[in-house]
Amino acid sequence: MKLFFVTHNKAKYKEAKQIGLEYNIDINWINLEYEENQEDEIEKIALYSCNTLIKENPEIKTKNFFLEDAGLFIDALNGFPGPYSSYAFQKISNEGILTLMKNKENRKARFKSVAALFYEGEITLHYGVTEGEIVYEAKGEEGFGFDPIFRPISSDLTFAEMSLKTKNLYSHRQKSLRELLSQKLPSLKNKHGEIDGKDARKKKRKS
Ligand code: ITT
Repeated sequence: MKLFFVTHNKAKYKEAKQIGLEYNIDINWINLEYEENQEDEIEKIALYSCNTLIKENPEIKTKNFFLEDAGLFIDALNGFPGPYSSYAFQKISNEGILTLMKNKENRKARFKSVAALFYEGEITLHYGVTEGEIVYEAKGEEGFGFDPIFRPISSDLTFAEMSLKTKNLYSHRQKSLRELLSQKLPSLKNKHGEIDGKDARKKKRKS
């Protein structure tokens, strides 16, 4: 079956595509920049964005789709940039965050991801969090955004030093998407008769 990911960020789409393949779900890209309300929680941003997207593009309701909102939350900066991650990245980038973190001993930070799935007229939210720390200097060329300055716990590498496959073992996004796919997979597949649909037809013929 086809599942669509609405995002203007190709790197995010590529991560999701690979996770989908593991679940035999073909994730397709809708390259669209949608309006993000500036809320204090990424959960609210994801829900608002999903509702606005549907309102402004009613034809999208014929598709199964999701969007995903993520943010980097740094303890020593009281959770900044958090829901302001997009804006902060555009304005001060990784160098700016490292400057803010210059004399901070507490390097603890986490990436949070909320995926909002629209399926059968209903929106469900799926969550992923990855704990880690802000390194002292940017490292690595892979990925995007804050990847060069975030190192997840239990790895010696920043996200930007990892291949896409390895980032998909650690990231906040793979967690929210795996939750989405594993929770919704049976119903997503049933609808299109790809798993139980076949079984159901066989059973019918037998009786
Ligand atoms: P869409 O909203 O179109 O999906 P975006 O790039 O704006 O794409 P988000 O709103 O989810 O994505 O993320 C806000 C910012 O947080 C993003 O611009 C990045 O700078 C940063 N970010 C999110 N996920 C990240 C990740 O996996 N690695 C590094 N930075 C990330």
